Amino acid sequence: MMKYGVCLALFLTTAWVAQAQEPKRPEGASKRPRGGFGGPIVLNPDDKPAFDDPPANYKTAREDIPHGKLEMVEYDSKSVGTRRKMNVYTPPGYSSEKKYPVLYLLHGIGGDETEWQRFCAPGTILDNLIADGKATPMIVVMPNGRAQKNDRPERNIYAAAPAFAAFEQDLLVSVIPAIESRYSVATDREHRGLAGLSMGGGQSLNFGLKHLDLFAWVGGFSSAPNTLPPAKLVPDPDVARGKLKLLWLACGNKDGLIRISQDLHAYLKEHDVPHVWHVDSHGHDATEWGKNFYLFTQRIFK
Ligand code: FER
Repeated sequence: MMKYGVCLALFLTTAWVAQAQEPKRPEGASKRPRGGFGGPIVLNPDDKPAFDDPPANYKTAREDIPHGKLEMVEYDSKSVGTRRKMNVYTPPGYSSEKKYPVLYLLHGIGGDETEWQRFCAPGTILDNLIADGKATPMIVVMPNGRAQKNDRPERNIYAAAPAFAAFEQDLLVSVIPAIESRYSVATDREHRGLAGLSMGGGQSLNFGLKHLDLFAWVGGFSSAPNTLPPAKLVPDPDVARGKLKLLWLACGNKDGLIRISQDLHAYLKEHDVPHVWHVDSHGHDATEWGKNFYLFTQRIFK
């Protein structure tokens, strides 16, 4: 009897974990079969790195260079109806005499406005790149992409997937205007970028490619199943070709979600939409995201 009790408990635990890891797809997202985490990975011949790996010390803080500033900023979200937070990096020597480009940088399913900083130290990476003359001084805005009243990553984090879709309104209606009113920012599309990791990668592709009038630089790193199907993302390849300054798709070759990025890469290739396709040797992890941030930020706003 005891044995059955243990078995039942084990079964229930496993079933709960399976449900937590394989949630219902958010409305409008891809209906393609997918592996999810640890799903089948089938690599194609061009699933290769487009660039060399960063040097080993790419995110080591250096004493001998100027540093930018990180500050937690609050804004009123019209669509959510709450006061929300975002982490903002301003580059070394930030001055209201200049107008800066802005990269909006989005986190993953379990993250919040602090995730990028905790995972990858993007401010340190940019301080180093700017000191070496490799990146244009830019503002990086790390908002909370879970647009709902309680925006903490709690309980079943997958249940908040619809709030990641709802963030489109918060970004356009509240986040961008708040940044543009508080900071000295160039406000045309060629000075605005959108990138993110996993759920944030899906958001960046969904919102960035839909609003090409607002974003010229778009990046999806290890994009999650919230990514719309390719033909929905890029219904008019001619328009995308003409407007995008850079479209960056990257995934680690040990990431069970790679299929999502592979499908979009295949579609873009078929329709001649220029893009970076960078597949390196990592999994669904912070090493992948830090390295892509380093590679991507050197190639935007130029
Ligand atoms: C899923 C698997 C992974 C999913 C989302 C993720 C919404 C997101 C992972 C991340 O952001 O790291 O099935 O469905």
